[in-house]
Amino acid sequence: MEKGIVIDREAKYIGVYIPARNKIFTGIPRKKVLKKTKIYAGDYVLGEILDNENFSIEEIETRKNLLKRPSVANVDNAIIVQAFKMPPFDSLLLDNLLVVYEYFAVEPVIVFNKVDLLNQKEKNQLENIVNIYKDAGYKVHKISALNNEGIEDLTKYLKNSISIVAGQSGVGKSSIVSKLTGKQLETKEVSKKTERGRHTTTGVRLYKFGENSFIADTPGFSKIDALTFMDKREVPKYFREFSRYSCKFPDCMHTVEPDCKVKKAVKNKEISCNRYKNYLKIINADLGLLSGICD
Ligand SMILES: Nc1nc2c(ncn2[C@@H]2O[C@H](COP(=O)(O)OP(=O)(O)OP(=O)(O)O)[C@@H](O)[C@H]2O)c(=O)[nH]1
Ligand SMILES: [Zn+2]
Repeated sequence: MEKGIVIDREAKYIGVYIPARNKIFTGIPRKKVLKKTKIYAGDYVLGEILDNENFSIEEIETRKNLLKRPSVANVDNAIIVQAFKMPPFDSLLLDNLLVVYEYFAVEPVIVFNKVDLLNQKEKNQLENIVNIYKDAGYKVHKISALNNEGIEDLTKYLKNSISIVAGQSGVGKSSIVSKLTGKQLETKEVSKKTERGRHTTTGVRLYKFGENSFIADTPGFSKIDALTFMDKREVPKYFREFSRYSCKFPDCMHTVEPDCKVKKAVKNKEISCNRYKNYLKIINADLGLLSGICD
């Protein structure tokens, strides 16, 4: 059987890219496949090439994850885009996105775009922020989609993977996708009216680029509140640097518990005060907890 990846999913149409042929076929799922599951962009499929255009889908490989917005399976990377200015860096949004994508088993990649706008002082300030996230255990790229800085490195980093871009309006998501793939990000509504006047969900496509890399044509979250998806007790494990510490209580929320190693680390400046503050905001804890720790 031949292996392919679903790269186009719109209404009934299933576009399957077969790497061995470097060509897109129309996927025709067997009934037994459809009985088991729907088919999503990002699905790895096995089947037979029927003719020049058609590919019969016999099997769908087990997904490692399935995002809803956009509807893409097997997403390896969430490229979380931020700018230092225009728009200003939103650390609370970034920290929320880091938590949520990790919860969905997607590896977050932080991308600071628009570095061309920064003077030396701002570059230094950005560097401090970058170091906080690198020290916390995240991958960080600094780029300028405008003048191509860092695009090649980012392309290399994303090889052999499926990615989506996320981040608030204006940070440069479309510009980045366009630099990576030569194609535009869709800014379509979640649902659009078809010619018959029915509302249907619009499709999702994956653009191929670089070395066997794919990126969704639809962006992910532009604002998010982690507690929409999970209980607050789950949040601490998605703050990567927190998990290096073993508190007295294994289920420590790092708020009012005695002998909390995370709070101690914040006080010792091993953990960033701003990260800890955002953590408290995300779990809706009392910010009064910061007094005596972050001054
Ligand atoms: N100076 C500078 N401007 C940039 C850069 N990347 C994007 N821009 C500009 O920033 C603005 C927003 O870029 P987009 O790519 O549309 O941002 P977006 O995140 O897709 O925005 P939404 O579609 O609103 O979600 C545009 O005017 C871009 O030309 C960059 O690296 N440097
Ligand atoms: Zn603790």
